Amino acid sequence: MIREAVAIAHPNVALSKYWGKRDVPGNVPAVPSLSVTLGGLRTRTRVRWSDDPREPDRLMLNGRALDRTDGGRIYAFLDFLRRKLDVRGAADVETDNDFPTASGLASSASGFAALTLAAMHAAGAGTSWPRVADLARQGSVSAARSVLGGFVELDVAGAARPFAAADRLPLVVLVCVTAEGPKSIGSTDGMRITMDRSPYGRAWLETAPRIHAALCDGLVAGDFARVGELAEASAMAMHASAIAAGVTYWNGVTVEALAAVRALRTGGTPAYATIDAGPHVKVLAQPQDAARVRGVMEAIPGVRRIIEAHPGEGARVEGAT
Ligand code: 2P0
Repeated sequence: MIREAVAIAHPNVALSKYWGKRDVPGNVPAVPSLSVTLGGLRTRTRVRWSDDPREPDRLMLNGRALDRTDGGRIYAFLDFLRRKLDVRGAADVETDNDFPTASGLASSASGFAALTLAAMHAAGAGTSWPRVADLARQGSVSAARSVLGGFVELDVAGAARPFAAADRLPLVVLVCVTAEGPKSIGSTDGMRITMDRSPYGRAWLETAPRIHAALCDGLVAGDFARVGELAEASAMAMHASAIAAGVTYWNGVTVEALAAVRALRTGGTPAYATIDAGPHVKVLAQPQDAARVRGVMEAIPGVRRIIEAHPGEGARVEGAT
């Protein structure tokens, strides 16, 4: 039996957003989403299963040991994987991100995707992507999308599928980092509060599938402007529903950056904004406009740095012993 494996996975950014869970077991999204997996930025995770069930699990994140208090969600996921993979021994996990934490690129997506794939391969389990994505989703919904490359759809049954190849739409994602440090409220709590308290929670649940369907059509047609408009509309609808419940991820620079993206459009450059559960603005641009868009965004006071990403590959095993 293989005991150790290393897997690589990349973060993703949703063009049509997931926000809200269905009231069923298994961490299932309430709305469909469509994302693009981002090459260039990666999580690398090594998992070793021991034969001894009495040993404790061990977890290192970016060279630092994480105990059960700080890494509770990951330890709970290791318990879940042990049950699903029929493994009894302890897990020894080392995981590293080559992109900065608090960069606005959810490391939970690439992290749970790489952890799931490495753990399954190390356990000698089959690693067909539907099964990897199904288990990864139960760590974090967006992780199911990082199992696959290019443009990925995640439906309301919780199943991820490849929607289009990475080269379907020439695209650059410019992540404009507007703050350091962790976000004030995690996604899981933010969406729960939105669904419990927002007067627009129902409106979001009704609108999101329509935006998603139209965005999928735009992608099939290779229509960058249509995809961009709908991606921005999805992010605005998601955040409007959250803000109405007091869940505000934006800061002042977020608003300035949004205005700059709209001014670019007014000036004739097709650039569109999307925002996740944090204050950073991710600008969608075409490759030929990337340098100019980057120059405009960099000049905004409060934009600390810009990370440039492109459509990339899904999760894969790097090596097994
Ligand atoms: C998305 N986000 O579709 C949305 C848009 C953030 C805003 O998926 O509770 O880490 O672990 O399923 O997947 C981030 O939330 O949340 C996310 P859980 P997840 O990308």
